[in-house]
Amino acid sequence: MATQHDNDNGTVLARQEQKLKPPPMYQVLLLNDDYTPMEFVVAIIQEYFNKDRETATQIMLKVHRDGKGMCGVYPKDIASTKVELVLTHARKAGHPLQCVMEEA
Ligand code: TYC
Repeated sequence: MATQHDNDNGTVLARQEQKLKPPPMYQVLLLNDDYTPMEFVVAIIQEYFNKDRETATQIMLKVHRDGKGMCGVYPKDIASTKVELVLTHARKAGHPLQCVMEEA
């Protein structure tokens, strides 16, 4: 009969220290350019980052003024998918809008 810490060949196993960290999160950022229409950027932020029109407008204006702005923070695969969807939509519409992700 073995105890909880004792396997059947008599070895006592030290309890493993918990080393699990929460997964890294990634900011998705839009970058400014001189050509993409403001209205298009607002629509992108609403559609892909689930913001209302007012919030989307504020983010767009921040990007326009400061050169970049944060649209949301997500786990890596979701952030990566959003970047790809935004870039695909922008290219199809003929706009040079840039969207990037960076570890939060
Ligand atoms: N600077 C653009 C303009 O004046 C607007 C713009 C805002 C473009 C945000 C890109 O990520 C962007 N039409």
